[in-house]
Amino acid sequence: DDGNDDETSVIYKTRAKTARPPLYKVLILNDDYTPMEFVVHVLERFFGLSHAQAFELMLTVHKKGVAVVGVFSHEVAETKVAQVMDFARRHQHPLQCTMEKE
Ligand code: TYC
Repeated sequence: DDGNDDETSVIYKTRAKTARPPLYKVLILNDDYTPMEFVVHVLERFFGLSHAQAFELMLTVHKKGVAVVGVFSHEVAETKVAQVMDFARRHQHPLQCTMEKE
């Protein structure tokens, strides 16, 4: 018998939960005018995909209308969206890129 029948010496550790920052999905939307090769280039350039991965994802968007191209912190997602939208605008393509909370 350790004489601890009232649990006075038992320490229940609490653990402050570490909040993870929310993540954001970056999505690319299909349209009728942006050339397929341009979308492939965007996916390679701004999302680090290989040519084969980029081509496959572009085709998914072309067929399904939308796809998630990556999941990032709020700041990184905002930067990616701005980079894609600016690049598309400069090339006069209507390509749309948006973000949404996961
Ligand atoms: N639908 C476009 C075409 O036929 C290609 C395309 C794919 C456009 C994906 C946007 O996010 C997109 N030229």
